[in-house]
Amino acid sequence: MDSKDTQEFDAIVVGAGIAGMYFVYRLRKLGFTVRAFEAGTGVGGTWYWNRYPGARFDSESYSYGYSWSQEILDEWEWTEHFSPQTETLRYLNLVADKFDLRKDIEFNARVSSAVYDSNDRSWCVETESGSCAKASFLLHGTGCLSAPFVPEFKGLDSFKGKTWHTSDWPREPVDLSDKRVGVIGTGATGVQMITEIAKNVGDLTVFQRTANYNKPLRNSLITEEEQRDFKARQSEIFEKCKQSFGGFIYQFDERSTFDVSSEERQEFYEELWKGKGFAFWLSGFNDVLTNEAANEEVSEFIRKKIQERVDDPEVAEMLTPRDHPFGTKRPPMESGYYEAFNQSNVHLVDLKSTPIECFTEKGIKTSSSAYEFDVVIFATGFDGVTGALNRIDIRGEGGSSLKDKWDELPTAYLGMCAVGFPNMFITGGPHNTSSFCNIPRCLEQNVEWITDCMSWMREHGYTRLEAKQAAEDSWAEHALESADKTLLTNIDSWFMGSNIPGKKRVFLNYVGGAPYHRQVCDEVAQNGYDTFDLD
Ligand code: NA7
Repeated sequence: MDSKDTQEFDAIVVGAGIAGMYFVYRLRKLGFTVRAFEAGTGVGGTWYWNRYPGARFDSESYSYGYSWSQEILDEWEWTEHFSPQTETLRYLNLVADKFDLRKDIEFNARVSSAVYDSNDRSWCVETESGSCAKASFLLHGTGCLSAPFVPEFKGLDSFKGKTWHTSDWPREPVDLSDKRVGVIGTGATGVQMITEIAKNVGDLTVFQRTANYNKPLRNSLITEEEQRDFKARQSEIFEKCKQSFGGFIYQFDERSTFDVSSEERQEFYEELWKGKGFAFWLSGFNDVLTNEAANEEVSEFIRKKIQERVDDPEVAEMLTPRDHPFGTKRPPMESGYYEAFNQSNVHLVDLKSTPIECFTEKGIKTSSSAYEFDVVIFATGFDGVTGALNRIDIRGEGGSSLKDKWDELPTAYLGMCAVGFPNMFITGGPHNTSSFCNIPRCLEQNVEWITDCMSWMREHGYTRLEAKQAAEDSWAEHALESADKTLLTNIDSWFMGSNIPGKKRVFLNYVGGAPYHRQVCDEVAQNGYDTFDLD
């Protein structure tokens, strides 16, 4: 695109990941002109950026792909129950090829600003590379975990070794077999990566601030028989996801913990523990995330499982979570994580008792020791939900800034529309179910609802839509009330925004359940979008 020209489209999409790609496909099908801007050099979003060793999703593969193309469903075969990043990226590239999506996507184009012009009811979008475009609608497919976070450690610049964040893993091959490596962070990403790099590393030191309840993933290759079964039951599987709280193949058990005897409960936990993926978290007793005593029993069950696997009792204790209830932070899935700490070249540093004081030229200094490294990897997570959009200068009606609005209270009606920002839709925004979901399942719902709304506006001759303040307020109230009924708001995590220094501490996700969110969205559409101001 000529950087001096401002091209005009019906819609501009920010990001070409799972949501952005589907936006392009669907808008085109509905007869809208569209341009997507993508910061990377290829499609895939999360799966384009997160190339660290061990990266894979924790959703069952056959529940993860797009549901809207029978052709792709017939053609594509996942090889593992939980697909690695390389396979998922291959899958997304196949989708892009099949539907020729790239012709409407500009790559290497990180959006820097988006300004609403109330005179001609359009959004003007600029990229860091100098591109400029205008459209009636601005659609964000920026992902809820795409703004990497690296803490501002004192002295970081003085470190002479290499550093990188997990989402910025070098493209050239990395050989750590003779390197002294430090890893900071033991969330879902750190757990996957540490397990993998421990297999071939010179010496590895893991800096852990909070021990997690890591559950065995129990991944395996998909057999031919399983493949046939998944294909035969594909629509049934998607329907099951649709009915479930978080878009997974799991439903919480109908029983509450103390409805059953202690013996039966232990048997139930053992059975769930043998299950794959999130089975233990999302098909347990229905009060595990709301009742402290119920949760403590499950937490204790996991603590014992952890301790059985670590040889050194002191290390085992350090790896045992005791400061938060199970499931209130997103539980990482692991495949040999604990055994890595039985290796003589893998060490664990507890940052709660010996915090990092600073980086030095040679490595890291904690309150008790100095460590020397060739490489330090930050598995320190993301500025979740609001981070990606807050890094773009988004100006709505009257020049108001989205970041300023969200600094006060990060919210969006139905998780998709922010008052003051007409004709702008967000996927994975605050209080949107997709940030607490088997992501493609909820993103599909978001994209379909948004593009249906745009079609409806076109049909009815409307050129401006903005959520009513009362609607946004009551959705925020409902989202925060749903969260307050759980144990999730008592602890610090990216769900609460409290992993980022200075960020407002408030629940960002939506835990009212994907089916309820969808039901409300559908009702709003059926009622002619009467919770919006339309013109
Ligand atoms: P997470 O889950 O936010 O984990 C980040 C990790 O980094 C976690 O262990 C943090 O400890 C640690 N961290 C963050 N800041 C610091 C500082 N300043 N010092 C030491 N340690 C720190 O991010 P992930 O990338 O692992 O996972 C994000 C999501 O991706 C996950 O939920 C899945 O949905 C996929 P803390 O626990 O805060 O004490």
